[in-house]
Amino acid sequence: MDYQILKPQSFGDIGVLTISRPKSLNALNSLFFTELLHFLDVVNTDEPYRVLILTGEGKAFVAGADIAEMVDLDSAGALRFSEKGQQILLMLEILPIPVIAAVNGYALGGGCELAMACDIRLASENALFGQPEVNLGLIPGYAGTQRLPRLIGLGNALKWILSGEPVDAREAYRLGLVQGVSPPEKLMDDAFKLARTIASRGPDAVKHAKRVMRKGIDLHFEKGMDLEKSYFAKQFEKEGEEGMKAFLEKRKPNW
Ligand code: DAK
Repeated sequence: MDYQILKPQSFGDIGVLTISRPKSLNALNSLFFTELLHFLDVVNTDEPYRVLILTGEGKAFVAGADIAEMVDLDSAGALRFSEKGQQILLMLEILPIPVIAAVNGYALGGGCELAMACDIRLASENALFGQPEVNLGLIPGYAGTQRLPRLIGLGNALKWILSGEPVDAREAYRLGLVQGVSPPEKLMDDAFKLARTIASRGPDAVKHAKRVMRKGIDLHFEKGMDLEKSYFAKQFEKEGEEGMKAFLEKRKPNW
């Protein structure tokens, strides 16, 4: 498939996926979702990367769902639109490998929801976050109402979504939505640095730790512990054995 909006690039074990529709501030349209679905299928099947970085071209990460495309939807169309977007962002969230959002500018509406479906968010100092749907007489439709309270707490999320006010990178950091803030020119370097660190660790340990945390957070605590226990044990079959031997033999592990 030839991508028109997404630009995938490989840097060894690290993949960078750039959303490239800068004239519309990378607004998310149906073609974006078709391309993202295809890209995620390829990543799931071929496993080309250990870590993926998602970013936007130009002055926006993503300025929201494409309002020009949404305006003609009726309620039934909006339901289908929402379901499709929700499912594809869920696929992104449960991708086996970690995904870092390098938020380079506006992350509004669907753009903020896309960043929230990633595992870790790093922002440039000029990034602006927000769920401005209420300004348009809408509510978030890609699970923003569900992910934001889990990330920053219910009270903060209610203030954020009900006011529709934008939040700058420092405030997003203070609230815990983003895990780092960088000068714009350093954002990708910082994202790569983190990606390389993660990619150097035990590949299955990284995948399994992500799976256990992602699944466990929605389970009863003791069920979460059961899940942790089973993956902890799995790691002793091969990778953990090599990691511990390498430590004792004072050498780098051979994953
Ligand atoms: N959709 C379509 N086009 C957009 C866009 C968007 N979200 N955001 C910007 N653009 C386009 C502008 O129309 C303009 O196009 P031209 O006029 O040049 O053709 C171009 O990008 C540049 O934008 P501006 O000229 O406005 O640039 P500025 O720097 O002056 O302003 C801005 C940047 C980000 C402050 C401004 O563009 C803005 O306020 N944009 C809209 C932001 C917004 O409201 N985003 C949230 C969209 S609502 C649902 C599922 C999902 C959602 C809702 C429901 N269901 C299934 C029901 C999610 C909704 C959203 O994401």
